[in-house]
Amino acid sequence: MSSKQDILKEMALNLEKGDAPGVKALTEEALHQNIPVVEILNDGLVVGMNVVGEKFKNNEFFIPEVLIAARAMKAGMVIIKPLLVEANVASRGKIIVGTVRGDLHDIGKNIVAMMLEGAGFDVINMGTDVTIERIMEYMEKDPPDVIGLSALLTTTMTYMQDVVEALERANLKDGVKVIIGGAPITQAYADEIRADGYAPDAASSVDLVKGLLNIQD
Ligand code: B1M
Repeated sequence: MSSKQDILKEMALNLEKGDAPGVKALTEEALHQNIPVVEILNDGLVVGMNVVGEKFKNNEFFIPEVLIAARAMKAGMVIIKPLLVEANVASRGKIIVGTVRGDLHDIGKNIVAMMLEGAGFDVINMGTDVTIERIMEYMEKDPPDVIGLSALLTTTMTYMQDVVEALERANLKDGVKVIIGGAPITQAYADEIRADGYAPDAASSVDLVKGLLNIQD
């Protein structure tokens, strides 16, 4: 029988390699051996995803590897998510992520959502063509800590400013952090529209959110 450390280490390695069946089997094995679900998340899955994030940042991994690793992460998450909810494990923060109105590009936004989920955040992926009205519905129902907006077109990125201004008009801006990203976006643009942060890629979006929510690990 493998030790707890061996299983979690193997799980992180399998995730890094993008071996979804391997991660699924090891997650099941970990539960079978009564490893606490929080440890499976933090010492197995998240450790593996952090390595993927670092490698992506250092250009050792590219989009396909990240997507395959994210799929492997999901294979483990699907098993432990109901148990995490049962155990009432506090999420590190709630984030709603979407591509803004008029824009259908979602590959990068989905990677960002997956990486944030992999880092332990509670992520709602709103999809594409997201309007201010939809965001306001979320703000009313179950306010997030962070709103993540993506845009790939120079013609749609201006809608990010509309979102920030709508939040300001509704006096909601102080209670939520708005982060933005996408190929045409820059830090200067984020500053100009009073967004709280900009991330050039998915791995940096995790660091950005951790910084904004004062999370250290
Ligand atoms: Co479109 N498209 N496209 N397209 N498309 C671009 C963006 C374009 C630059 C191509 C070009 O002309 N060279 C150009 C925009 C020009 C401009 O505005 N200046 C363009 C155009 C013009 C269009 C159409 C208008 C074409 C037409 O119909 N005439 C049309 C618009 C449709 C619409 O949205 N209404 C269109 C359509 C499409 C497809 C549907 C065919 C397809 C999208 C499929 C999909 O997403 N499901 C598509 C694609 C694939 C592209 C390119 C080739 C690739 C985009 C991509 O997925 N990159 C793109 C050219 C390019 O960028 N090289 C292009 C990979 C992805 C991982 O990177 O999305 O940048 P990216 O995400 C990164 C970072 O930006 C960052 O992290 C991600 C991961 O590291 N990031 C965030 C992204 N969002 C973030 C959010 C964050 C933080 C970081 O916080 C919340």
